[in-house]
Amino acid sequence: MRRIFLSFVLLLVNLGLFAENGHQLWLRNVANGKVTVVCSDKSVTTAIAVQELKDGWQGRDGATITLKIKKDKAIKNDGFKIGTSEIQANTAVGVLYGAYELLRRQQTGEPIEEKIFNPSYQVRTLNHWDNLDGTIERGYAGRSIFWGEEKNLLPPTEQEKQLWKEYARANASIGINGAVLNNVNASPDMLMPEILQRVKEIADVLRPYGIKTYLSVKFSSPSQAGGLENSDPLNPVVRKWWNAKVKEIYQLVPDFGGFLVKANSEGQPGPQDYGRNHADGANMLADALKPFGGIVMWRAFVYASNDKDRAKQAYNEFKPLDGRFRDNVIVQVKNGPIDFQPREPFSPLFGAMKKTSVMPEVQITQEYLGHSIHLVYLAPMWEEMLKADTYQQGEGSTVAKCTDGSIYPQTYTAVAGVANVGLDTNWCGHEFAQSNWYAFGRQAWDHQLTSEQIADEWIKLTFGNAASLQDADWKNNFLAPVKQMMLDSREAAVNYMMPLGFHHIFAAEHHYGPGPWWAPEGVRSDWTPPYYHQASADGVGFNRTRTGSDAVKQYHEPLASQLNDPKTCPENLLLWFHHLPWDYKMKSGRTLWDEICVHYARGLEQVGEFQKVWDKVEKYVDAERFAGVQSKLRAQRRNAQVWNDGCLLYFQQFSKRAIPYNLDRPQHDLDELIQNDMKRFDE
Ligand code: BDP
Repeated sequence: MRRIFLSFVLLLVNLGLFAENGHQLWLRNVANGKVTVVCSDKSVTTAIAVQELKDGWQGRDGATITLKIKKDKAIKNDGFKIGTSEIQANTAVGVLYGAYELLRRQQTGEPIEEKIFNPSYQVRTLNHWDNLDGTIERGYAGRSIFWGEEKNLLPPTEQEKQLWKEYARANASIGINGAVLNNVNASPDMLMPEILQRVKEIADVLRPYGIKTYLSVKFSSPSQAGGLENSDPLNPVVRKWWNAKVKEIYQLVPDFGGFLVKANSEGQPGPQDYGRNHADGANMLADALKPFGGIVMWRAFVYASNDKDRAKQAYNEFKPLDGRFRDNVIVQVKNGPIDFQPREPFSPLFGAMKKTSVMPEVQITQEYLGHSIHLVYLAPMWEEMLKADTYQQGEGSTVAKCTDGSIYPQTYTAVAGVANVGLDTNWCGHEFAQSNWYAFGRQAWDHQLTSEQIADEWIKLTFGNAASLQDADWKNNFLAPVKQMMLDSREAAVNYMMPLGFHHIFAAEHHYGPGPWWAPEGVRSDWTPPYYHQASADGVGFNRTRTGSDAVKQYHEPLASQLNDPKTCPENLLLWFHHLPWDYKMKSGRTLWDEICVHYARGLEQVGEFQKVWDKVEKYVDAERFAGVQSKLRAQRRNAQVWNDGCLLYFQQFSKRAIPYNLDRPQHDLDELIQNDMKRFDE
């Protein structure tokens, strides 16, 4: 009966007759057979694994599977081994991951043979930029699932706990094992006993799914929340305060993960306020956490207003401190040297810190990639970073290898993604933004997975069912074109936003639309786009070569020399490293100006193509998700037009050249765009 009912529901869903709101993410598998699960371990975590297997089993009907916690040297950390009738792991959470992997393979049609799966990084965290008042910095999917002014002091409701459980399950299903619950721009109130009580409640819900809880802390908490005279990391009274605070936290959350710290960055307090350095600050917290097994993730996202090239600053400040950090400190480095732009070179700190643990940080929330309006699949961007060669220890020293412990000894290895989760019913605002949460988890688990593999899995899990896998029509006319659209979407965004190495030419504050003109008097120059594009009558681009800021020097040879020469610098990073005349000859034979125009036009055209792809797949998608994506693509197309028009008309004032005759003309006036640049232009 149950199976008939479920098939009926599936039929309705497929016919678009049943409301589908996206809340189920990629976890839609419904058992189509019976399985007997044998498990001698009685932990809550393995109990979840048993239930998941029963509820989602799509293997042979009547099969038996054994879950075993048994040490095996070849299985690392919370890795696992899958066999045809067995899942083995060192830990209960390893067993749970094995169950999710097996179910995923059943559902996506991947082969199931005896194989060990080990994680690339030990710590795989989401960083929530959630504030205690329930707002989310750079959040585009509603308010915080954890916090809200009035809620914070009350015991969590059953509904809240249910949501946290669903959140934990989604994370566990892709191997994420840590959550930093609050904004890096942290409030000192975070450490108040009442708030810590809620942290405990959240941690209790996340724990069975193998997720450790972490907190962002404000460096000045001892003075601001503790009433001390200062927060100097070398002051014994301050150290004592942190030691006591850490103890208090561990009494509530015995498996607490540790702290994330943004210090001396964008106005946040830090050790430098007391003439100390980043290592002094990080080590103080590391010492407090050490007895409990906690870690410090200390961010390298720093820049002062007086330096001539912001791209060089993190390296300049951190490289001299290499080897000065405790072994439970991990320096958390954004993928690029500036700030989560649509395309950046990798941060030169990767591989350069040889005696310090370093972890990559990426941004899942699309602050600089169209918020929850644009369809932009980010896995290709992260793959580009992870597989980039730093040459630090010879060829093949990729960012992935420089951070996963295989080249440098690291006590801890980790990776972080700034979360895109909020209270929106579908969690992420855009159906396809879910794929970025999914992709982050999958790459954090296995940094060698390709964007293509991950997109393939995600589409099957999110839009497919057992029948789809057997259906050639579904594969050819839904899976293939939608996957291609996802794979192209990041480059499309680069094209219509900032091609050829342009960066940070966003409208101020909201960072959604273009604002290459934005430079009001009195604003620090490295917050204004003209600082980054340097457009003038003689050309465009930031000279970071040896004749300019010499940022290239922070890269290892032969990369430094390659980047230094416009002829060998990859064209997709050209204006990041070079200031070139408008008539500079590109590889295509076009002038730089024409090439810029062609890229913007191409981006626009690509979004138009995505609209067509999506229109054609209507019959394969439920009505609600179909319409949601369709209308967002329309907004994306209109916004891409704004980008095209704003950037071309603005730069044309300097290039004094015509837009190539075969390209479409801008539809907006520059004045109109400038006057409205604080609006998001997404209606
Ligand atoms: C920038 C964001 C800002 C964050 C900052 C950070 O605009 O909201 O606080 O990054 O990462 O991109 O600390």
